[in-house]
Amino acid sequence: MISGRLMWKVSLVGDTESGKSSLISRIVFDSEAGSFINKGLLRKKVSFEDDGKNYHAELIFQEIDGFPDNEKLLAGSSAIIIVVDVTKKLNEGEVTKFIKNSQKKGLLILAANKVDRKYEAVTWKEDLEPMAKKFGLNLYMVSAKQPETVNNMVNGISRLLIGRINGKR
Ligand SMILES: Nc1nc2c(ncn2[C@@H]2O[C@H](COP(=O)(O)OP(=O)(O)OP(=O)(O)O)[C@@H](O)[C@H]2O)c(=O)[nH]1
Ligand SMILES: [Mg+2]
Repeated sequence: MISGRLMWKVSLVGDTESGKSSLISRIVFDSEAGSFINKGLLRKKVSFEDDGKNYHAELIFQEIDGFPDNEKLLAGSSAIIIVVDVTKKLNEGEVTKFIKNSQKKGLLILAANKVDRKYEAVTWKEDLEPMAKKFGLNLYMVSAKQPETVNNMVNGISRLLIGRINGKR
């Protein structure tokens, strides 16, 4: 049984312009005005269902530029979303290094953002899936402009986190 409030810090890391602010803005405000967000913490209450039970949790979002190797920045993160831009070439070495360094710090998620621009994409599922598989990361193809893709990811992360608490995953 879970008692008390569920509160999870979720950090988003990734290159400049990959869409970290836009994704947070979509989740917290249901808008895509990402560029107006400052670097402070933003909160969102979420409800979700897992194994027939309903849960409520508060997510606290933190945006971090680049792929930090600074322990303190990621401290206390329950989940870390690695945001990559599908319209840019993937820097596999950099992302892999970050994954290796951060695996023990929180649940790692790979978010391939801007899928609404798929006809301009140079990075796609087949480029990311091997990496996700190798390190056991869940991969989400998302767009800050497509609310359902972002909701699906938030739901997935919430269920993975509750699964960890319940000792299932
Ligand atoms: N088409 C499209 N554009 C997006 C998407 N997400 C973000 N953008 C655009 O990409 C640009 C960068 O988005 P931001 O959310 O500011 O990216 P960021 O990662 O927070 O960037 P920094 O804070 O500067 O590191 C903006 O022009 C956004 O409008 C998306 O899913 N689709
Ligand atoms: Mg930003």
